[in-house]
Amino acid sequence: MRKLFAVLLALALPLAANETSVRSLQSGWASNATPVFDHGIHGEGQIIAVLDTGLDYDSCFFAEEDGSVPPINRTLDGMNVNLTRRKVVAYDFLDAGDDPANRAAWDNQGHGTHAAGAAVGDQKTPALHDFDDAIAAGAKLIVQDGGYGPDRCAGLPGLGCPLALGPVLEQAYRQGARIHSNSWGDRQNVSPAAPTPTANYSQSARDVDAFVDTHPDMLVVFNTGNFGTLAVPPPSTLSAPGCAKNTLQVGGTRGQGGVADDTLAIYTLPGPTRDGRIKPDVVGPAFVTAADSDNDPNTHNCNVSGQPGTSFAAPTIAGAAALVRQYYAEGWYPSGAKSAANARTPSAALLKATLIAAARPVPWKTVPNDVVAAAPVPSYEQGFGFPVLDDALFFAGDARKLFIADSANAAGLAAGETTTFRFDAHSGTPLKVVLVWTDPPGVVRAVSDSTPELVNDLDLRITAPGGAATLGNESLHPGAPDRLNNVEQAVINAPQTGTYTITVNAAKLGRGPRQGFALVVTGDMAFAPAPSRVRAVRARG
Ligand SMILES: [Ca+2]
Ligand SMILES: [Ca+2]
Ligand SMILES: [Ca+2]
Ligand SMILES: [Ca+2]
Repeated sequence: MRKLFAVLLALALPLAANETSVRSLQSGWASNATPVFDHGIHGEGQIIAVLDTGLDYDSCFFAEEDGSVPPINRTLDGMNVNLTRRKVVAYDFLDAGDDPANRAAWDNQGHGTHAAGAAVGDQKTPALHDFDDAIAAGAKLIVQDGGYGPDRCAGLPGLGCPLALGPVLEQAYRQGARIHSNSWGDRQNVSPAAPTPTANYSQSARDVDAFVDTHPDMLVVFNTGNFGTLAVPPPSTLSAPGCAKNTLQVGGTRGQGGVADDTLAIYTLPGPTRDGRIKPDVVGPAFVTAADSDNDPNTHNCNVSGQPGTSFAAPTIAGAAALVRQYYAEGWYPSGAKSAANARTPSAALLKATLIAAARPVPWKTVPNDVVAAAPVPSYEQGFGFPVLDDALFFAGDARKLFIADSANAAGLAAGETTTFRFDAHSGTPLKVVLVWTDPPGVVRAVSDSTPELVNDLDLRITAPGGAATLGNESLHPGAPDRLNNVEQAVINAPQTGTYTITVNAAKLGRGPRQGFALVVTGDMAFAPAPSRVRAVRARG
C-alpha cells in the first residue's frame, strides 16, 4: 500500500510543525481539537528537566519579564532554585569548561534550546497558546547544561563518556523535576560511515534503571537517535541509555520538513534491544518548529526554526507527559473533573502506562522515495504508537472511561501472587489494558550477549466473558506470556457486552519481596465492585 497524500501535505505545511503537534497529541492527526488544553491543562505545576547543550535563556519562549538571569548551579549538589520564575527555575552548568560569563557558553550548540522549546517553550501566558508554543507551555524548566563536544559515545550533549547519570538525575530530582528529558545517547549523531548505536544495555542504561528504581516517581524520557542517511536503518540500532527498561524511549513521526503524525520518519532508529525488548516505547513528532538559540543570552530574540530528528520528539513527548502528570496531580481522576480531594502523585510507571494506553498505531512509514504500511503494534519501529492524550484521559461526559491502579513495591505482588480486576464492558469501544512496572536494574552486558535483562516478571491477562484469554504483547509470541518486557499491553478491539476479568500475576521475582505496578484500563466499562482478589492492591496517593 502506498500513501502519497501525506508526503504532499508534509511539503506544504512545514512551518506549522508545532501547531500540528499540540493538536495531534491531544486529539489525533485528523483532528484540530485541543480537549486537554480546553480543560485548562497546559503543564501547570510541573517541572521538566532537559539535559542537553544548554539554553539561550533570554529567548522570548523562556525569558522572565525583567530579563533576569536564571539561578545558576555549578556543582551537582547545587540547590539554587527559584520556583517563582515563570520558566527557568534552575540552570545547572555540568561542563566545567562552560563559564556563565561567556555568552556563547550558555547554549554552545543550539540543540538544547530547541529541545527545551519543544517541551515547554511559551510566549506570553500559558493559558493562551501562541504560535510555536510547546505542548506543555505551562510547565517550568530545569536546564542541565552538558556543554557540547562531539564524541563517539555520547554525541549530544558533550558530557564525554562514560557518564555517571545517577548524580545528574538526582540533582534534577532534588531541584523539583519529576520528568527528565534526554535527546542524546551512545553513538548518536555520528557520521553516516561510523557505526550506528547498538541497542545494548550499557552502564548508563543500568544507571537510569537503578535511579528510577529508587525514585519511582521520576519519568526519564529519551529519544532513539537518528539514522545518518536516508535509508531504512537496520534492526537493533536504537541508542543506549534510552533503551533501558525504566525509560520512556521515543522514536519519531514525520520527516524532513513534514508534519504527518500518521507516518513514521525514515530516520527513527528501531529496536528491539539486544535482549529482545520492545523499544522504542512510543513515537512523537520528529520535525518540530520551536524556539531557537541565537548563541547570545543578551539579545531578547524570538526566533524559531524547524528541525528534524527524534531529538525533538523526546522533549515533545516529555511535554505531553507533563500534561498527564498534571491531570493526576490535580485530581481529575476518577471523576473527570478537577478535584483537590482526588489529587495524587503518579508514579513514572503510571505516566508511562497512560501514554502507552493513549497511543494509536501509526499506520504508515517512510522508506526511500515512498510511504508504505507500517508493521502492526507493538512493533520495533514504533513501540505502541503515537500518544493521543484524549484517548486515555477521562473527562466528565466522555464515553471512553479510565481505570488505574498505581502501587508502590511495598504494596505490590509477592512471587506467585495474582491480583484480579473485573469490568462490566459495553460493546462498541475497544478495551485496552496496559501494565508497566519499574523493574530492578539489570546486568551490563556486551553487545553480543542477549541474556534477558528483565528481573521481575509480571504477566497480564484478559479473560473475555466466554473464557477466551488474551495475554500481554501476545502478537509477538502467540499463546505464550511475555518473558522479556516490563511493559505489557492487551487490546480487545471489539469487546462483547459482559464481564471481562483482568489479572496481573507475579510469575517470577528475581528481587523481592514485592513488585509494584501501574495498570491503565480504557474502554466503555464500569468497575465491577466485588472482584475476587487473592490480594488487594491499593491505589497509592
Ligand atoms: Ca553551555
Ligand atoms: Ca503562550
Ligand atoms: Ca538570545
Ligand atoms: Ca511477563
